[in-house]
Amino acid sequence: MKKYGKIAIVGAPNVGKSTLTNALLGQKLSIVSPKVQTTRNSIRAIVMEGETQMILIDTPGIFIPRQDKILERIIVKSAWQGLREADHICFLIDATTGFDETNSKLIASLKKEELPLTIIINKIDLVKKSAILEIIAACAALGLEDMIPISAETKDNLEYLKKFLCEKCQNPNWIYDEDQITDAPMRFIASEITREKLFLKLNQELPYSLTVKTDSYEVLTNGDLKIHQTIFVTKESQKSIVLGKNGCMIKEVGLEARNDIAKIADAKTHLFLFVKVQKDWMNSTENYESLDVEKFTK
Ligand SMILES: Nc1nc2c(ncn2[C@@H]2O[C@H](COP(=O)(O)OP(=O)(O)OP(=O)(O)O)[C@@H](O)[C@H]2O)c(=O)[nH]1
Ligand SMILES: [Mg+2]
Repeated sequence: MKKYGKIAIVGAPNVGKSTLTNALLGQKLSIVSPKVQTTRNSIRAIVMEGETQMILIDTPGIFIPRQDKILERIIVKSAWQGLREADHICFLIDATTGFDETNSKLIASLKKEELPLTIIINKIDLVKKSAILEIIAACAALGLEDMIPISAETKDNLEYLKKFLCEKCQNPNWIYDEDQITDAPMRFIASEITREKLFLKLNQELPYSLTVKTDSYEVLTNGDLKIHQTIFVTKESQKSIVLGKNGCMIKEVGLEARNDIAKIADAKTHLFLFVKVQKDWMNSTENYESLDVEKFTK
């Protein structure tokens, strides 16, 4: 019998939510980087397992946003929206950082939502067993029962997790086509991919000072994709760094982004990148690609 369920993947920044989403989907969709606050919008990955359609909602890491920063507020709001529409919540804990104050505060807030909660202890490939046991003990002390240790990177215990989550999907029918991997528009995914490459290549504050917008996304008559994107930065000096010496940085970013987009879209891709200085793009919401801006500003 056809069934579906929505599973929100939540937790502090950088715990591996997007890596887990991609691993369960079996392909790259959500962007991943070693830096915090990589994911800025909740994104859905649609995973088919037999007759079950499991809709994973990869959410941005939850942190305390600064009041004057619209982007930070949108990021966190998007995370909460993502989890409130779920049937089940997976709360990820990074085994390398252990169970800390942030986790206990977040779990307390999640309990108020009264949604069924499973603790996922991620990155177990990086720690000793004793560290995992300590997290399990801390969670048990809070009255939590379901705890599953995994490694999203090495895929340790993922098959078990997938089966476990499928059991949580008990709504009748499917809500998406069988071969659909997300409901996010390809132009959004394309700008995310470029942002990922910039996150991976640039350091310090720069990744947080930029955004990527897809200006045009065209399917040519031969099936190729022609995409124009603008990278917004806040200062002239940042523009020079993004371009790199003789344009070498932007060239590398373009090349890598193009290859990833081509794989996801399954089409030859021609990607054109432009860099533009716009001092206050962060506070003028129209200038960055976001699935939630509309909801947020209404
Ligand atoms: N060794 C190891 N690394 C992992 C694992 N899961 C994630 N990572 C790494 O942890 C970093 C953060 O991963 P992400 O998936 O971007 O984390 P996230 O929780 O989505 O981060 P935000 O979107 O910023 O909140 C990346 O460098 C991943 O490669 C894991 O199981 N083992
Ligand atoms: Mg993420």
